Amino acid sequence: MSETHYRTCNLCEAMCGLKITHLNGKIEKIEGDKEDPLSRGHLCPKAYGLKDIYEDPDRLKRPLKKINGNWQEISWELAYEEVASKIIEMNMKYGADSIAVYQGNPSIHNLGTMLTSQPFFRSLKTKNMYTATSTDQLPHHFASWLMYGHPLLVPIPDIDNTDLWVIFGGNPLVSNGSMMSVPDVAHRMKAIQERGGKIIVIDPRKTETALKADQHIFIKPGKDAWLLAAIANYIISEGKLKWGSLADFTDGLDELTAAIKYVSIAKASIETGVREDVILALAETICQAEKAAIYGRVGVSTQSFGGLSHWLINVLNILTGNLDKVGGVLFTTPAIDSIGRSKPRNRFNRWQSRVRKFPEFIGELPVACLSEEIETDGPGQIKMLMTSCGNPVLSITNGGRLDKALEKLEYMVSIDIYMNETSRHADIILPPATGVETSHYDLTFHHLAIRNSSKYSPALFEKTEGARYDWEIFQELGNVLSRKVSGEEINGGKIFTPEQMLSRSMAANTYCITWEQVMESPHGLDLGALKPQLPGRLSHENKRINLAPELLLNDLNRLQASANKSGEGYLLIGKRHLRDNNSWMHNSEQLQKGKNRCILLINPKDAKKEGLADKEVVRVKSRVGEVKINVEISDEMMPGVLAMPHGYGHNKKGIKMEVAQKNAGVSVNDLTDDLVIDELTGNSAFSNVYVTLHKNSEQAIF
Ligand SMILES: Nc1nc2c(c(=O)[nH]1)N[C@H]1C(S)=C(S)[C@@H](COP(=O)(O)OP(=O)(O)OC[C@H]3O[C@@H](n4cnc5c(=O)[nH]c(N)nc54)[C@H](O)[C@@H]3O)O[C@H]1N2
Ligand SMILES: Nc1nc2c(c(=O)[nH]1)N[C@H]1C(S)=C(S)[C@@H](COP(=O)(O)OP(=O)(O)OC[C@H]3O[C@@H](n4cnc5c(=O)[nH]c(N)nc54)[C@H](O)[C@@H]3O)O[C@H]1N2
Ligand code: SF4
Ligand SMILES: [Mo]
Repeated sequence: MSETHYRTCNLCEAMCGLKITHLNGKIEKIEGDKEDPLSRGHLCPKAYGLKDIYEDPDRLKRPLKKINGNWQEISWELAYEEVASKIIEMNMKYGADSIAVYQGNPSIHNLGTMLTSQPFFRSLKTKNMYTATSTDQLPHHFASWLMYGHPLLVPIPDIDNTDLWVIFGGNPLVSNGSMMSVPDVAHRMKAIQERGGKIIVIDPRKTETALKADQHIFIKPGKDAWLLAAIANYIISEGKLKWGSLADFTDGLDELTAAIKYVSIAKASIETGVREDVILALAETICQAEKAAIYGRVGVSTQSFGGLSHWLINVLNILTGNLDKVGGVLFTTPAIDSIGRSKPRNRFNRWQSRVRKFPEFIGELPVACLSEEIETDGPGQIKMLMTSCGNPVLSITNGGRLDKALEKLEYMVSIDIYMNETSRHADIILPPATGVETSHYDLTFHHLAIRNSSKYSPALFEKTEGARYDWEIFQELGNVLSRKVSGEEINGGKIFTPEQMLSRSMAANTYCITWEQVMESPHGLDLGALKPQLPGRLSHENKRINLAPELLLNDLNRLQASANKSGEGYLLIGKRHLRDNNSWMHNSEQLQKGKNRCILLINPKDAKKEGLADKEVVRVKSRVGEVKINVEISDEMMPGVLAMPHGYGHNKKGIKMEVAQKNAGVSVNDLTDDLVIDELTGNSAFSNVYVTLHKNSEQAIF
């Protein structure tokens, strides 16, 4: 008889509840769990990928060591011994900073890694910590830390109650929401419209979300800060401020007013390519809405003014009284709350990168600096790299440079489930159990969800014999290292399970729910809608909002200096597909079906100008590299802007992902530029890279 298992899908931020039917260790069916309080039965095609990952013959299960260029299976004990010895050796030869760490996106979706990787990596005491955050949402954290006192105090659109949802640079119908866990976003968007509300999308591409919205506004990539500042200026200078009780605990209105008064709607129109009357109408719509949620995502994060943009989005929500309001944007109250427990402290510029002197933020350096820190000789140079849950060769700007730089390392370890573009460079790969072989509790995304809930998922299947969980790897490796350094293991060598750790974290929570209750609720516990909770929830010691942090005000000078400047060629932006998940799910047969997705979108006028026909192969060049790709002509694109997905480029030698290699594509990050970054936050600026197009008949470099 088939059995039923309920769990949370951990492949993206939406946290969908799944109902999995299985028999004798085989998954028969994956459906949405209608009783999950957050996702209400929603799921997307990627959920079926969980079955493919579980069954994937290419997935690694035991440690591999590269010996004379050939991979050989070795025992976990030998692998730990070797890695720990190398850490000690590098430390003695070159110092702690010679060991770098890159933690990729699935780290944050993976319970074992969330609980155990930080204590281990922090024990290395290296300043060279890098994560996917600086290719993604770092500007959100930067603005939140400065304005509200904690990087995770990110206001979440209350879209189940709002009248107006304004989306800058996000495509939730494809991404399923980000920095906003919003499963079933399609129905929620429809509900806004059915109750007479409106959705407005501001994006250089007419996206899937824009097509369902009430209005779409094309904007030149990288220019959102102008539009946002002009609207804020309009609200203040036209006396349309209506921030009610927020005024009682918000500082900095005068400083803000003075700093943005030069940004007129006319000026913003020139910079953004949005007509003046359209900006004015948008400003009025925002002012007049009784309840509005202004939201920005990856498109406004991964650009040269990501920090400014996210600050100004917050500013607009505050000036219009929509922060901390039902139907506006609200803070969450997760049962396991990492905000309440942490003390206010400086998190910026405590050290700098060695080569370009970029400031640290939240304990990490911009990943756009990783390659140069490996390549540049001298004290503090990176000699060893440990990656976990990440594929930076495909995911960081100028990934091609990193691909070469990795060969310069003395030693590299990848904690990863595949031999891919990055881990192929490693000396040792440590592959953890994953997906349905692991238990799950979402420690991050309950902080960012549109509704409070709490859910634990046990493992469905036993891990493969001889495999290790991520939490075993980090604790066991930590113990071996500690034994070698001090003669003693951590906690006397005791290994804690995620469940033991979680039960402790759950001990004091505002809902007074017990760990046992959570464990016994297979669909999860509904903890209710988001509620106003200011000023109490603020993390600043004075419990006040800072509307005008100095670092952000100063960065307006950089914005002003950027006026009237542009590069040669086209701006290249990203494009996500519902069946892709960054760089790593292309080995799923079910998800790879269908037409080639690694294409370059171009507006018909631009195609005509370049003499390009639909599906023609074109050479795309940037300062850092060149790729060949098929064009797809589409009026989805704003003229002057091209779009291309990331995560492809599986055509490299020495990788072992049979399905992905069949449809290898090319990597957009062989074009994006590690020198183009948000100078304030250090975030990669994918959307500010210029490329030129060349007919393929010209002399090819391949
Ligand atoms: N041009 C461009 N580049 C981008 C983006 C863009 O929009 N445009 N987006 C950026 C963003 S937002 C992000 S988040 C990054 C993502 O980029 P990365 O942080 O590099 O993450 P992924 O590409 O998702 O790679 C995930 C890796 O984790 C491994 N993995 C999967 N599950 C597990 C597990 O359970 N345990 C372990 N140990 N490993 C596992 C996979 O095999 C894969 O190697 O890419 C960024 N790069
Ligand atoms: N199916 C699927 N879902 C995913 C992922 C995936 O790879 N596939 N990745 C996950 C990850 S790691 C993340 S971070 C989230 C991202 O979640 P989203 O941010 O919702 O995802 P994107 O589709 O990248 O949306 C970014 C939008 O910004 C637009 N854009 C680009 N540059 C600019 C600009 O300068 N200004 C403005 N206004 N818009 C701009 C792009 O055209 C695009 O529509 O998605 C997550 N969900
Ligand atoms: S939307 Fe995200 S969480 Fe939901 S099923 Fe798809 S991948 Fe999983
Ligand atoms: Mo991301």
